Amino acid sequence: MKRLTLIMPSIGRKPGQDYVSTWQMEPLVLAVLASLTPSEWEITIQDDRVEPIDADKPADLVGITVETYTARRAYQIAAAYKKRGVPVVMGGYHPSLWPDEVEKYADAIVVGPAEGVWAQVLDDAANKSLKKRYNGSFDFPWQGVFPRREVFADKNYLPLALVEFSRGCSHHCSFCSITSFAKGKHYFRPPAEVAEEIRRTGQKIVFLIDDNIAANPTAVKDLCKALKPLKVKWVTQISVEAAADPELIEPMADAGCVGVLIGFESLRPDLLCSLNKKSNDSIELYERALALLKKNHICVYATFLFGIDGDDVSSFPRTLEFANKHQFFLVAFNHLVPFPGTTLYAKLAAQGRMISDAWWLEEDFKFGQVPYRPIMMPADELAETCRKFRRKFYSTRSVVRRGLSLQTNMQNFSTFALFITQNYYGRREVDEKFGIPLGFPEENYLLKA
Ligand code: B12
Ligand code: SF4
Repeated sequence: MKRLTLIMPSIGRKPGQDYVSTWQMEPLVLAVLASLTPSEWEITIQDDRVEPIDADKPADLVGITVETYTARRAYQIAAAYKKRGVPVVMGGYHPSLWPDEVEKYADAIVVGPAEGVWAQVLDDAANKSLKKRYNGSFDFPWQGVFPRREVFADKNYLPLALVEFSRGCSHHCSFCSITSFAKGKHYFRPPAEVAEEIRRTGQKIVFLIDDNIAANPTAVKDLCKALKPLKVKWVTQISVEAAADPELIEPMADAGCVGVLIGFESLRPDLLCSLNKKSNDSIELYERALALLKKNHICVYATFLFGIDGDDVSSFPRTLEFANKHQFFLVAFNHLVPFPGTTLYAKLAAQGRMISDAWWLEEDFKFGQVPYRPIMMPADELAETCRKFRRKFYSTRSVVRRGLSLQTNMQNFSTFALFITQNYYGRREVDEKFGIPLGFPEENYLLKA
């Protein structure tokens, strides 16, 4: 039997902090990789966010999933395994969008989806003939494979199933890793299989992690028909113009949708053209979408981006007032981030406005820091102002004002209880999550001896 260890790295840790408790959702990607792994491999899952990494546990191959914020930590973990002579394969957003860097730290990388190439990687690893780079194709038949969640049996994740219906997006926003990764493609699974997967999880609350569930309106209506008999409650992510369409929102609500995350990004839709986010074209559209969602008892997690060229400081109080007025369940007041491999990154790098071309590898870089030079205000002021307005949004006054929505946040006891706890975590997160250094202070910190 060959031994495969699959690892989810964390972003990092503040000194004295053990784990970041707000992020303990199941790492679906590892269950997906497990489902693509032939049965002759014995699988171990190590989740650096919730437990110490045991690099001495015998392994013939290690697979690490890497995002930009976890890259530094992933390279530290890889170094620990390489020291022990264990080959390391990396895949995910960062290796796919910035392969030349990642290749330096791994024995092999997978660019794009694992589905069409993972079996080959495992074969090559077993034969000690790993290639440096494998290119996954987006044209694989996405059916008949169910994530193997039993690999999480010894973990204690939130009672919430993360499930995929589709990947990619039909839009091409310049700051978004999704559209760069999927090269503008959008593809989906048979709705009946999604329903069957949810049924097998036994969970009553589901997060359909699609980045824009409504990228194909016909497909999402079919999905709703398949989900309705399950009587589960689900949340998802949707673009604002789809959220304004009653022909989508009504069947979604009827099929159990209770919450959506919407990237409004800015109350200045004119500025969003510079980020190629053309779907958010007017405040009138936002208002229509929000009225429709409220009517259908769907709570809203709204995300906003600050620091767009042409924006100014008045956006902060205006956006806060908008968020309170619409009684959002949660918000994220983020600053723009130039993720490598996106059009935005290329543009800011060409303008000489990055603080470092590989900001995510800088020793003193911290989560929540602004990695480029904004025009509206200095970078550190932008980061601090985003945090200040998050704190205001999660203040008791705002929570009370937003909580008193009988159509959404206070529609029943369980929704209200969730509203209170999530807002409590949202407030705590401002101080817990921001300021975390990327990676651990020293290579072996929190690795099991
Ligand atoms: C759910 C989710 C979360 C959950 C985390 C849940 C969890 N435990 O995983 C929450 C809400 C907590 C979260 C938080 C954040 N997230 Co998030 N999240 C997602 C989301 C929507 C789904 C992730 C997922 O499960 N995908 C399903 C798997 C199967 O897809 P996949 O990872 O792409 O894997 C495939 C391939 O990439 C490849 N692959 C991946 N890993 C590996 C490894 C190996 C060895 C191989 C061979 C192949 C391989 O094969 C897989 C199958 O084809 C993604 C977007 C997306 N659709 O993926 C964003 C995403 C990953 N998040 C992102 C970000 C930025 C964040 C935050 C930083 C946001 C913030 N400002 O706070 C935080 C912090 C993240 C952290 N690492 O701690 C970005 C990352 C961008 C980047 N360039 O790195 C994404 C892509 C969203 C986006 N719009 O850009 N997130
Ligand atoms: S609509 Fe959302 S998921 Fe789609 S490209 Fe734009 S930011 Fe990315």
